[in-house]
Amino acid sequence: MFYNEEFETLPREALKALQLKRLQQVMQRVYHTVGFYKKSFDAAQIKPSDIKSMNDLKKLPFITRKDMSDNYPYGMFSVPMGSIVRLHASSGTTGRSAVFGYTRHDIETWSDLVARCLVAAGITKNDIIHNAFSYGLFTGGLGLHYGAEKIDASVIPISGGNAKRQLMILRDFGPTVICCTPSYALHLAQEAKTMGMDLKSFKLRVGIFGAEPWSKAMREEIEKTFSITALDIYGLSEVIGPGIAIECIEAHNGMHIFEDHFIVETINPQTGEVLPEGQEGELVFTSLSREAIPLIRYRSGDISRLITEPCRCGRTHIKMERALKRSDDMLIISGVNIFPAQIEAILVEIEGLEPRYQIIVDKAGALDALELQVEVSDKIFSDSGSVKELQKIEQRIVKDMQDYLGVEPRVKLVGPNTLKAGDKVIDKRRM
Ligand code: DLL
Repeated sequence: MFYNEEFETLPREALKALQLKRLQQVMQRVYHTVGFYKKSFDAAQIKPSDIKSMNDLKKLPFITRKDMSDNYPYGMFSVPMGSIVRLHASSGTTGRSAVFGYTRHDIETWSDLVARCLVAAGITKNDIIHNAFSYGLFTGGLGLHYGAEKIDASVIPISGGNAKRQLMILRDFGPTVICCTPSYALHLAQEAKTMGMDLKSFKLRVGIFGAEPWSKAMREEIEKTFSITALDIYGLSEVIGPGIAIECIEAHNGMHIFEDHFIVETINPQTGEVLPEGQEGELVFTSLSREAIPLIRYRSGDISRLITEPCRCGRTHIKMERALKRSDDMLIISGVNIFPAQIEAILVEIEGLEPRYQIIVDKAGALDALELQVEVSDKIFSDSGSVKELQKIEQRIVKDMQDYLGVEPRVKLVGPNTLKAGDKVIDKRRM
């Protein structure tokens, strides 16, 4: 089943020709509308008219997350605010967050792309979709929602949290599809067990899971517990959100990247050299149809491998393997992307803290748990009667982490020179 058969099955040569045409158009547009691109193309001595073949793409400089935050909030926009109808954002303190704008046309494109994903997952207007991706600045909730409406499916905008309520709705409303992070699905399974509910007796038949890495073993566990087919969906907010790639239900192996809208390259993360298709490396995306913030050669930080073999579903678009590793130190905690530097930025603002800390990530049941061990100054730590002071600092850290980053850590304050120098991050989760 296809949502847009013509484009999803375009012969590869025609697909490449379409990509080149769209790339040339987008190059012209960004060069003349976004100061950042003018500066970076001029510095690389490239004019939009120099792009004559897809081979010329590698002459263009990469865009990194740092470029996004250097241009916070609106420096990367290529249209005036009057044309923007939606803003999403990543978490972080001022200047460490990034803002993603959408024009009306971008929302249409995005909804169409998510609709493609849903149809590729075998979903139709007769399905009821339980959408437990968070609604809000995160692109998962609204992204999936608009796609579901586009195919006229019935969507339950439950968002994240409240596992017991989720289970009651899953039982009573009879949804046939569930969308959420894979770890949240396993959390629901654990809750169901304690509540004595049998998930297999529910009407669910397909699950769409993403926004964080998940292993084959996790997939098997989810499929067995829920008695569903579990499909991987991939995307990143900078490029558009969910809707960049999904596994088709026919092959259930590797995610098709919708190449009429995105160019994907794999690079060596150390040298930036473009690798042959099929070799593991960092994925770099170029958006071809985005109006508000077209990104040219955006380094995703995700390590994967492209699968070039034709797929039995009939889609001609290249596939990517599951993304399990990162080329940088970004942590994904319960679907929320966090950099250690963002945590440090919060800690340095709090008086009485030494700059030494350790971030420990582990599993608490199916969910992710974050612990922060932070050194406090000698004065506060040794002062008698400072227990209150310590509690105050602890509460402030928890609150700021929740407010700015959307995660709630367990905080352990320790005396000066207690933490060993070395790894600032210990990730105990097994993938
Ligand atoms: O996570 C968009 C999304 C929402 C994708 C719902 C799928 C479903 P961001 O918050 O910008 O956007 O996070 C993007 O999450 O660079 C990957 O590191 C990671 N990620 C997303 N999907 C997958 C996946 C959304 N299927 C970052 N497997 C990306 C592994 C994933 N990692």
